[in-house]
Amino acid sequence: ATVVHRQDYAAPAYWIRKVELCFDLDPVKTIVSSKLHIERNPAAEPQPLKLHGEDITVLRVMAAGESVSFRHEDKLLVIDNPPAGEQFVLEIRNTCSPEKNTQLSGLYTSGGGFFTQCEAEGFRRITYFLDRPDVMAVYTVTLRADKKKYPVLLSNGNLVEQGELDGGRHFAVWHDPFPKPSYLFALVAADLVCREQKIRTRAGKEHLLQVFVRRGDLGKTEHAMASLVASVVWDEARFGLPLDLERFMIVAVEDFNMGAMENKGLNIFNTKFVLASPATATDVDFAGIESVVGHEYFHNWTGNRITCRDWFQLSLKEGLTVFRDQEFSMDMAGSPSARAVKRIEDVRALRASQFPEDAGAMAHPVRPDSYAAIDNFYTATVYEKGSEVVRMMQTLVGREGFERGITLYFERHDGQAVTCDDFAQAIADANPGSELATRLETFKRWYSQAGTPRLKARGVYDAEARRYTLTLTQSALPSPGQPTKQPFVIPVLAALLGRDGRTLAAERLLVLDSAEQSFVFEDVDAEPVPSLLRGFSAPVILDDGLGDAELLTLLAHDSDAFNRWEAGQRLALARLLAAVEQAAPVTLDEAFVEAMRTVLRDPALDPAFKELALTLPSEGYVAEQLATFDPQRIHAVREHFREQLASTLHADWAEAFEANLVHEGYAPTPSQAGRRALANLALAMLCLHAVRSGNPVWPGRAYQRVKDASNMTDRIGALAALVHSHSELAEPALERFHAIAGGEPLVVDKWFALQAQASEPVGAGHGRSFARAKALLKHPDFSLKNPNRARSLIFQLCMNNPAAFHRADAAGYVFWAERLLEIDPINPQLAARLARVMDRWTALAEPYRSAAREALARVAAKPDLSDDVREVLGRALE
Ligand code: BAL
Ligand code: ZN
Repeated sequence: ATVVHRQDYAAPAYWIRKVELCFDLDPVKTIVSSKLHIERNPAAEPQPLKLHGEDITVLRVMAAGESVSFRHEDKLLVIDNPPAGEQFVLEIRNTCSPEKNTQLSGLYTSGGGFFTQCEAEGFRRITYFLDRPDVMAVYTVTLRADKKKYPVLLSNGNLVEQGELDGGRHFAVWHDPFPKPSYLFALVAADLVCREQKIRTRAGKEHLLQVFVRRGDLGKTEHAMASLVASVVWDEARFGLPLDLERFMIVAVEDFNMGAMENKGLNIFNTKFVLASPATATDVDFAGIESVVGHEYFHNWTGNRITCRDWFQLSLKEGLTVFRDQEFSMDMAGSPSARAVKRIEDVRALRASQFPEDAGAMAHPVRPDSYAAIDNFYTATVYEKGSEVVRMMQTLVGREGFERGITLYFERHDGQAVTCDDFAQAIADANPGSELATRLETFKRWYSQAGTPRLKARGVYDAEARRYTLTLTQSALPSPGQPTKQPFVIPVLAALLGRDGRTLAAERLLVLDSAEQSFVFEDVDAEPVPSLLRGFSAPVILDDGLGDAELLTLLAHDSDAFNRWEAGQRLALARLLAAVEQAAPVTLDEAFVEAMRTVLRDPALDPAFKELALTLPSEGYVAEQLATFDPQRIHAVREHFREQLASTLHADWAEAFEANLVHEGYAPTPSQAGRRALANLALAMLCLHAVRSGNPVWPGRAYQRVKDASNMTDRIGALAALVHSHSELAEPALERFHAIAGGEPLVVDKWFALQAQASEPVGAGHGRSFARAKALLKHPDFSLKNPNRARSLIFQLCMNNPAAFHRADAAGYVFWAERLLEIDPINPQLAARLARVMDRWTALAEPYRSAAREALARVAAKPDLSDDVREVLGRALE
């Protein structure tokens, strides 16, 4: 495959200003007629016109009304002699086969309808085009299809005409007044119904919001619509960005590679992020819908109105839009404590996916330098770390300064395709003299250098001078292609606490922009405990050298909820790491157990916070702390700790369970969700203890809850408690759950996912969870072709169940290799995601490391792999 380099960017030799598209939709053979209004770029050398095209068949090409000769070169259609003159019209007719398109990129069928996905390079699988984001055109689209099978015909923008055709067919014409890159094109033709709502923006204009779903799903669209309304209101209130279209549509589709897609005015969503009812969706699902609906809507400005010049700039829109959706969810959460919970969840997700990425074979900067398959770079680094980079900018210029920066960004670049540099420049220029503007070039290393920086902090207290001097040093490990790193700009929000918990120095912003710097705090009454990196003010790994006593102080008293949680996690992590080092089982010390008990009992703490604080760091996070890790050892240690917390806090868990039962009607609010989360954790601990001690009471209650729960959060929480504790009631409960699911796809996905994640027994019965997951491949409900289903079983096992996956007999790796080779010919994007399971194989202990290498090499030796998979395996084996 060809590797594309960021440095090679050149503006296109031709622009396409206007596109008229006409589709005669047919699953076997769809005919696409396009009329492209092309303009030469006077700044470019005269050269042939090269249009992208993939898996499509050309029927005819006409230029300026006459047929013109063309040739194929790789995946390009080349016109060596386009008409002379500055502008001309090119007419192309081609075919594509939507029902054969199992890649789900381009135009494809799902559940008997037609849907598209064009980002990043799907449009070229529909018709020949300059399929690059800096070519922006105004689209008019005509759809023609059988009326009975496809009563709803949608595309971007506004509906301008519709009517009947001969032979039971009908048509619709859509016009999108905003110039857009081809990746934002979309069409839908299907048998759908919709929920509608009108909304008035501040300017007094009325807009129509619609959520389209399959018949029977309409009752599950209320939350998506409410989230959309909230998104429109929020973007206008927080950033002054109004809805710019008469009509804004969301369409749900069952087969979809991503979560959702921000096509102009016609967002297409994975059903997972649209459909929800209390009976089918968990609190986490409800929150996910709010955040993804927000994310796609916010793209309308950050991504669509201003788009990316080239795909290396992907974080320009993704990092910024994740930042915006995180802020939206925080504002929606409301209370300071609910905001903090959201921040903790976001950081936990960053550490679970982005930190390992930054330390593994696929490590790349937020703005990558090269790619073979751009689809491989829709990563946690581009999205989540990209968001942290934007957040640091906001921290450096302040919230109001940041809003000024966004305003300037739109004044300068609305309607353009720009770069990450343009964004950072606008934020800095709107804030002259700010902490960002004065060191912008250094700050931008966050875009160009990969790897998670390490921040070391050591303080010295001078009692006589009442002065505390904090020295910060930073370092960064090499990453692929980047052996050495230059210092980053690291904003460190810091406060000082007394050992008794009182505040000795209020929060202030320290900005580290060199390898080492010292910061002085005057008038400090006593030797302080530093609370650093509050709210996780930078995506770094902090070593502050604090011991148990100091961490216990922070856990008990820090006014920053994030650091309070972090202190508890670090107490747990230190114990987990120490135990992993030892061969014999470790008994948890009383100080730690008491601290956990205090949190659990504290009436002033939110249940949601308690649930986060009482959940031990994940096995993956523990593994990340170690140069070489043994997944089985980590699992055994963590399970042993969980059992100890289950038994020593037994009475407290029982009390927490009862106290947090929600008796009022279901609402997916942070406050109810927090109570359910804590009750479910308590139930899991109670079942764990009960199964170990042979007491049937709690498993019995959990089983009852699987049967009778009034909502999915409680039902699946109870089921998980039985499955992970290996209760005898797990099997009947699973059967029951499957029966209650009644074939509802998103619920069946949960059923597969839970079994794929089932905790692998330590000792007797080891291997049972792996065997169960493997057997599920043959279940009649299983399919590799539906990405949600494939992810729920295969990805959950390989990515989220380390002890079941990493086996001494390598059976997990054989399973991985077989599935990868099965999926790749169907859907390379999905296969490449699965390939990434092995990102961190070099850090595995033996015998896993050798076995993983062998599996990787065996797959890499296959001749017909997709470019997507080949790129991931190539990097892993480098
Ligand atoms: N642009 C791809 C899907 C998303 O990030 O919204
Ligand atoms: Zn996005």
